[in-house]
Amino acid sequence: RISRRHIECRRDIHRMNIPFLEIYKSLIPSEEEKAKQKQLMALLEKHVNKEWPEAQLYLYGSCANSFGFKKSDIDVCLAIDDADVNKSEVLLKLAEILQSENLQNVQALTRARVPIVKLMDPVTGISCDICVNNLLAVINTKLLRDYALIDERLRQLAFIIKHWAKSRGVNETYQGTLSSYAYVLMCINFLQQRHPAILPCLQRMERTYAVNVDNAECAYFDQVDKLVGFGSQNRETIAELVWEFFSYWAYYHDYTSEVISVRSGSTLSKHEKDWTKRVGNDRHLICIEDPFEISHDLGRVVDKYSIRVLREEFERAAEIMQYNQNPWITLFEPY
Ligand code: 3AT
Ligand code: MG
Repeated sequence: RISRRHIECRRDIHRMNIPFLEIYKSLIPSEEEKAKQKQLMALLEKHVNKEWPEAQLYLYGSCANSFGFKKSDIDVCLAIDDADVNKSEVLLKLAEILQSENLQNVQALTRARVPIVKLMDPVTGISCDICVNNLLAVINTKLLRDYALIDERLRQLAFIIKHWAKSRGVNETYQGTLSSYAYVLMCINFLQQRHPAILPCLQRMERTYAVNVDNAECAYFDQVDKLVGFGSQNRETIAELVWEFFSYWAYYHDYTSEVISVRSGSTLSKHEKDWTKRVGNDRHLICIEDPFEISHDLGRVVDKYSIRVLREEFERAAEIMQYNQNPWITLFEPY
């Protein structure tokens, strides 16, 4: 059911840049908020190091990958360098310590898919989830942040797409739609494939950063200060990119045979990944390869019902970008 449509040129597309940029700016967290996050991290480090002097705390997810909105919760990873650490025991101990230090609503969720301790800090008002030894998430956070430093259009585009997804109810993994992490990867891959490219493929360049996590090597070129200006041959602006992004996912992506891959800077075939049939709950109806856990399809949460919801939302958004007088308003109307 691919409806490839001719995309007509819209001569007034450039008047949409300012409204889209205003929305982007309105979502960025303030310096004050960033300072409060640092303050909370310092407090947590102090408490954690009393029990585990060698342990490290890392921020990950949207508060550290530069794709976070204002007033979001923070995600923290406690890294304990001990081969036979029992995560549940660590989390229960951690909850006990933090409770005694006056943090509020402290809860250990040891049976969750990613086991965590949740809490709220009454001083800064920030809520936080702490997991144990989830180092791949810390590394994919760094990869996303490094891509964002190369060209500011990535951050602009991803903010608009995340804001759209949240407004339209298609950023709910438990309902079969996509995570924020998946949407950011879609944006990176999209910008890698513009002509001329707006982003390079860091994992195909010289390896200046390499770490081993769970026997997988995570390596890529991370000297991104040397890549500023990489995309300057391409003059596309935010309004054009939002429009093209939605058109791609509405009319041009081949859902039956393609996998998008940030690791290769292009698309792969489902055939070569052996993602052609349903295995267990993995239906592979929209395929987004994780850059480091390459057997992991971030689209695996999507089922035969939610794929329709998603594709109808992409089509709605593409049509709004094509015909609507004020797309920067209509696009984000609550569903
Ligand atoms: P929000 O602003 O909270 O919506 P976020 O960037 O915090 O966005 P998520 O809540 O989707 O994104 O995920 C938090 C981090 O966890 C992001 C990424 O580093 C990691 N992560 C999330 N989902 C996966 C996944 N399926 N595989 C590997 N890492 C993941
Ligand atoms: Mg988050």
